[in-house]
Amino acid sequence: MSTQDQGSLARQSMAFVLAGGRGSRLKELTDRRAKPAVYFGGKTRIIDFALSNSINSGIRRISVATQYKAHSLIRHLHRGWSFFRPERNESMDILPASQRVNEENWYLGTADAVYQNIDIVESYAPKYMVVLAGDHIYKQDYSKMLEQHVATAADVTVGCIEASLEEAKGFGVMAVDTEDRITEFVEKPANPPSMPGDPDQALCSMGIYVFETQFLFEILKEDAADPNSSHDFGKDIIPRLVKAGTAFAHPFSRSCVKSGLEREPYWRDVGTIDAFWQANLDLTDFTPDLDIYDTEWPIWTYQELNPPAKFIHNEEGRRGQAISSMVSGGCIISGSSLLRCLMFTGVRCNSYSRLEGVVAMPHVDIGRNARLTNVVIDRGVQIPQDLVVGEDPEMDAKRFRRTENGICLITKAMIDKLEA
Ligand code: ADQ
Ligand code: ADP
Repeated sequence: MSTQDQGSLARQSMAFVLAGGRGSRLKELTDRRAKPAVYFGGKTRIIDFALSNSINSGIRRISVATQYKAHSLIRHLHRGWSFFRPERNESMDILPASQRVNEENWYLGTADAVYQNIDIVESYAPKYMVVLAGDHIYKQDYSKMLEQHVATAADVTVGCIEASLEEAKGFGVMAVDTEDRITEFVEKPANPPSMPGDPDQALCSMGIYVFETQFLFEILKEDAADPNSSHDFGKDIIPRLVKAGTAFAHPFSRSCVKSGLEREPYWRDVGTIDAFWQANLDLTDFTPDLDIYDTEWPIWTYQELNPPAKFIHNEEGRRGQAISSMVSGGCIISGSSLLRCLMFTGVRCNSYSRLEGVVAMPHVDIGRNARLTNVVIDRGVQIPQDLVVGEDPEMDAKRFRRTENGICLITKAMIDKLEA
């Protein structure tokens, strides 16, 4: 298939992004925003990766289904993702659960989130649907998956990655034959089947599915009428298609996008505070596993207007400095030192503070003389003067959300309690 044909498959497709889940393992970070709206990487939010992949793959129609605490997500989409033009056959629809099909239920499961919007999708008549989760960090060219889907004439093509047997317990796990046809699919199995030839690894669903639209709608209508279904892709739709139809696996390694810098295909769930902290700080590595500087595959987002980051000596000549760190626009690092830190937009670090392993979200303010090690700080938090975190595990656990690995999450409510 020529590149032009691949491009036209993408132009005939709609990306349907599922962005309604809370992501409860991120604890207080998702108290007020859905996981896809959580900040990641200094400038972007998690959902920007799935949306950028869609755009960079040539898909020009996007729908985003939202449900849990959608305000900050919707605001972000309005601000950053409203450049689609109907006259160029482009569209971006935000689809909050709004009881359109019946007045008893919000979105029951991921399949129901698509089912309830069938009429809106139909109005655009996309030939193919690329159903995606909005909560993973990765770079993937979906046009390659579309190409495989058409070539195999599958009912559904499921994106997959390899994971350890332990990790696989949290995924849909599949068995495939030598042609990548899925022969078995179990959602979140207690004992995941391992891959042939590799007893420690399992083949897991990334929650990315390609369907022909009309076929998907038939299946969704049948599913909606089934009182025993939980109306979920992983629990109901995919296992049923594996049994009754043709489902193919598409290994992520075939369509992942890698710059010259990246050694391995990169895909992260960042679903826990530890994983979130680690994946953010990994970006400060000498050779990071994820290249967000790749101009061939830009990660689009809403950018606040900001002056450049500023590093300055304070009045007493104390240096403001950042080593092995990333510092976004609008930050001022005054008389304080940062080692292996990721500062989002507009963070202020005041004199004599020392930060190591800190992920600070937009507009955090670090008071004078604070000493912080291995923390994640939520948006807009004002860290009081002299606060020490990361040196006394017991004290940290009493005051903040401390993980078993010793990472502390600090939110505004926690600081308010401290000061009360
Ligand atoms: P889960 O990890 O359980 O499994 P799920 O909770 O179904 O994922 O969420 C998938 C996506 O849908 C997320 O982006 C979430 O935000 C969104 N979502 C959840 N409920 C929604 C709702 N009611 N309305 C709209 N959006 C909603 C799934 C698959 C597994 C697969 C993993 C990969 O079921 O088979 O292995 O994803 O992460
Ligand atoms: P973002 O995710 O865009 O950074 P914020 O952190 O400012 O947004 O807020 C997340 C969500 O919580 C938004 O919907 C916001 O309106 C809401 N919110 C912020 N502060 C409060 C508050 N004190 N009480 C209730 N809701 C709040």
